[in-house]
Amino acid sequence: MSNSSIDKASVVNRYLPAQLVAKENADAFAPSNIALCKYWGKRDVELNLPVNSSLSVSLAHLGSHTNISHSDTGLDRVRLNNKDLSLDSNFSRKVIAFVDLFRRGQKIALTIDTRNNIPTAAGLASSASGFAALVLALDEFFSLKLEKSVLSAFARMGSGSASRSIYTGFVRWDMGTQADGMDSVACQLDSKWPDLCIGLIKVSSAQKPVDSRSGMTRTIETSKLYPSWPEQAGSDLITLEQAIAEKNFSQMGACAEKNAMSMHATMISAWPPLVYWLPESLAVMHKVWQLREAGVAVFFTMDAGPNLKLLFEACSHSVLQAEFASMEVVRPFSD
Ligand code: 2P0
Repeated sequence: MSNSSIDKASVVNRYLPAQLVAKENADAFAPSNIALCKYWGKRDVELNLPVNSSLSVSLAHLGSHTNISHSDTGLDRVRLNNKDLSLDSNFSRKVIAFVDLFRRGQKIALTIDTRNNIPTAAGLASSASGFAALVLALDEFFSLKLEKSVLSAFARMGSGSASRSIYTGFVRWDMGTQADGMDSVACQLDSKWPDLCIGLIKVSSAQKPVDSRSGMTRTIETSKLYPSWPEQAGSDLITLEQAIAEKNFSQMGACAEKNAMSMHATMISAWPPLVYWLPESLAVMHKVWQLREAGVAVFFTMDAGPNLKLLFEACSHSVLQAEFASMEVVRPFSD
């Protein structure tokens, strides 16, 4: 991992017109996404350039709506889920710093209004859909008409996983090799899988003790297992793309579960250990393994937190809903 000599502003600047023209108003939506092959580790912390390529599925209508308009107070306003936030809050600071990349010091006071429709009960993070929706709204507000790959690169500078939320369906984020990161962008895969279901199982919605950014740094710096991760992720990506193209559910589910467990193995072997699991997380894992023993085709994946996402096909929905009563189900290709 290195600190880049290239800063975000100089990269974004190359794509902006000499004179910015602002519309009255712009509105955008971006979906949340769940990685089947995870992003864990940065080779460049300024630009969020990853150590490995990753692959996700977007969550259809679950995500973030962002509206940008002129602020009539002369100061920026940041709103989240219908409430005004203090400009000193972490969320406001991140949003304003990101918007500043686009206004280049021009005095254009804006209201940035974000609404997440991800049920809080699902325990999903919203930085991926949030930054993707913000980039799409900025593109519209300033009539930039940027290509989707450029929008994906810009969203990645806000939060790595946001690069994937520019697209729907199955999405691959290629790690890229360029120093400015403009080839570290996501693209949509052709395949659709109408029967695919994602079951969101909330174990806890408490703030995680170590955020992903610090967790990745700690893992790279202290885990002796981490050097095996890029190779594991690289081969999992190939297996997953093949399984998706062939609609081989057991191959896809097994690979996604193994990939998540391998990522967690690198975290657990960091020092101090990064254990995002709670006892309830482990209980759900055991239940999934028991159900699989009993013939139900279900697998799980987990991110940097205690909540689980179940992967199954529509034919298993009713039996799984009975086992996990509070599970929220999303069908990425038919919702
Ligand atoms: C992923 N995660 O691929 C992985 C799996 C968490 C575990 O992307 O530092 O919020 O903003 O680039 O994108 C979460 O990390 O991190 C994440 P930053 P981000 O979905």
